Amino acid sequence: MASSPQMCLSLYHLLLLTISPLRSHSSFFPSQPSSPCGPGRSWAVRLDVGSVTAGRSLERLAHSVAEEVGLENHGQVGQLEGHYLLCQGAEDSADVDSALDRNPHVLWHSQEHILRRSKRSVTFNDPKYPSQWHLHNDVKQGMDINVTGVWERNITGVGITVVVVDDGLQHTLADIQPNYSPEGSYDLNSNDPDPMPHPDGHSDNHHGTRCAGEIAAVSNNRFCAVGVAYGAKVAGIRVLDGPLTDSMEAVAFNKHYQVNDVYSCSWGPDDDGRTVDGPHPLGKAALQHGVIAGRRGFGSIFVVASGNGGQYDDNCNYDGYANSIYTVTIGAVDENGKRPFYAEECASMLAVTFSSGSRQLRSIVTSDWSLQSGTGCTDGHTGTSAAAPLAAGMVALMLQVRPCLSWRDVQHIITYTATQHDADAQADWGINGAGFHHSHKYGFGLLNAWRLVNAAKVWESVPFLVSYQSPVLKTNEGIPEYPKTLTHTWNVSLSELRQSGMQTLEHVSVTVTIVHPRRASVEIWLVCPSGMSSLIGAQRPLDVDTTGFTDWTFSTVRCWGERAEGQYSLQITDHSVLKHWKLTLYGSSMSLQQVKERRRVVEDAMGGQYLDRSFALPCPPGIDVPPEIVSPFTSSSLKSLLLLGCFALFWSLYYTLEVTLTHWDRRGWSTTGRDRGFQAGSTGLEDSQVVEIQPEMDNESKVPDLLHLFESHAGALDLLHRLVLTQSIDELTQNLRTVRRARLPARNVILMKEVITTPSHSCRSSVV
Ligand SMILES: [Ca+2]
Ligand SMILES: [Ca+2]
Ligand SMILES: [Ca+2]
Ligand SMILES: [Ca+2]
Repeated sequence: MASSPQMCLSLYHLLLLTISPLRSHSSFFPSQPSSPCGPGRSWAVRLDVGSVTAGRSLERLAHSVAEEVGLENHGQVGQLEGHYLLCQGAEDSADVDSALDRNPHVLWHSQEHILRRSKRSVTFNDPKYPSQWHLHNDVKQGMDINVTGVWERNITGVGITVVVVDDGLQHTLADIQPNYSPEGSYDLNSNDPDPMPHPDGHSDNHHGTRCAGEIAAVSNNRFCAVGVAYGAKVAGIRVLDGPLTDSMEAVAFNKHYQVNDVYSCSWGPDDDGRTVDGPHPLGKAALQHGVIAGRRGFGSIFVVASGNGGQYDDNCNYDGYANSIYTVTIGAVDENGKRPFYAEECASMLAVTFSSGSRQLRSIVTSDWSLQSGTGCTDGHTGTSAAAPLAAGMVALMLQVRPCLSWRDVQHIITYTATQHDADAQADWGINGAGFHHSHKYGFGLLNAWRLVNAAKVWESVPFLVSYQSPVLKTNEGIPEYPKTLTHTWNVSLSELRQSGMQTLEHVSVTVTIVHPRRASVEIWLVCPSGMSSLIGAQRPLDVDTTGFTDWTFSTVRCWGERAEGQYSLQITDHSVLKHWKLTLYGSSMSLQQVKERRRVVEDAMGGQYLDRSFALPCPPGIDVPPEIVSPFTSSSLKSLLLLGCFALFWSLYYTLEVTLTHWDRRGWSTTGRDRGFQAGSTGLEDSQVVEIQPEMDNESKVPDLLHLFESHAGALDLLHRLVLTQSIDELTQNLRTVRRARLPARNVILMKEVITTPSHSCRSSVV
């Protein structure tokens, strides 16, 4: 005992480092063993718990095993049932490993060695870091994103680029310049590569710079603050400083999409409580194109802010960017973890993270522009605008540890790891059929960087996306006045799902056309087969629109992971007429059992053991996506000229495709390819890269099937190449991409009139 008490103590401390949570000394040495554990003289063993016979304790089994192999039992290791530390006396030199190998009760054993460990702590000399409560909250326990442990393991977003789509980015700032990515940047307002913000009369073109600072402000440079992913690159796309058109938005969403991994969008339609708007056809097409072709086919990650219309009872399900299945919709909570007055609720919200609250609560400290009255640093960044970039930064951390996560993997991991933080009854948490908790206020809960990164490390890509679409269900039925409801149901049978292979759900969408004299009064619920209900259309007192909804798509994430089969019920209340509706399910072939198994794997990884080890799952390399069309339209006049010039080419190509497809269909050829999806093996691609999405059948944008096939799978380009021999693959790709961006029959692309869609796309900073 005299020779090595310090050794024993240090070994004990080392074990403490590897075992979490920490254990008390008494449980570690329960029986006061006579000999200490010297270096190289201790073995950790895992006993076969199943071999403990009735009336006999594990502890006794451990004693007898220790005796059999000539060691002494030093007790259970922490709280790890069945794991014991066995030690050798100072003089013994028997071959313990062989004895343990032979012992039938020992499942696993390992001789312990001294582990080299140095104390970890992150300290920064950035003067405002201590006020960045969202990164480390010393005042309100748990009210931060839990990121410091991730940084301590050198996970800071290295190798990942996040682009801020906003009003510009002052990349010359000390906190931005070293992390600035000119390769990912562009200025769509002035058509040049430099997204530098322009000073304006209101001094408010600082928004993009503030968001960028939250993501990747440089650490340890004695200046201002630290970003969530301070090792990542940050780019800027300037698009909000001037009139915004659908095509500009579309270009922005795909700009440099092999450089930019995550698109952070802290803006959206007006949050006035009466607007119903979202991406227009080109913007929608670009979002879809981005998740298919961005990041070498793993999909661009679009993070959007849920909106700041809380005080007007606005709801993010009336915001098409939030509703979109391609976006990660992020809401805000204040420093108390509560919904601030400005934050919107909705069924399509995935999760929340921190931002400003009432006047008494702290706002977000981040970089700021130094133009006009700016100092390069602010403690006043607010609104859901401030929340979305934090989420984008956390996604960058996830992608560093696992670069091949698909856009859907990222959404899944958020769903699996977000924490239910507010037990308030008003939070209205519901547990769905797969065991996930969701609240219209908080999505699946609070984003937690530690949990996200650990889950990312062990996450295997989900099977490819499949969808199911009901026919358009025409009703023309009157909707009774509140509180009576009109209920419409639609059954989705197993045999219908078998075609696509869908077993469990991700997003569920409902597209409705409702005539109503005062839209404010309509309330729409969707109930999934499990009984989980979503308020997809909330009442908005300020919405005095007299036309109702025309083909508006509401979506919900609340049925995530549940079985897809069964009866869906649409419940609408208040005096109006439901003209028609349509149900769309998105999901995959994962079974409910597999969803539950994944939850277990994710929770099992939360100890951080996989971050510490050199553990790595294989990552496929991704696909070669043809180079971007370089700046095709620099001005609207040039664009018109180009479009006119291409008209003949597009038309002939489209006609060829249509004729060919019809021909194929008759021979039953395409059904085998389309209905089953392309088999991954046939093209050497991983399942996760194969995306099958059925066309969104809105009338104005019905896409020819073949075209759709191409969107679905990069490998299909080869097929087309063989078919249309008159075109080079490059020409073909370019043409297809232009058409694909539009998601419209080629002739409509040409004829479509460009309009300024949403000139007042508002930045989502709240005015407190
Ligand atoms: Ca510029
Ligand atoms: Ca700094
Ligand atoms: Ca809104
Ligand atoms: Ca979304």
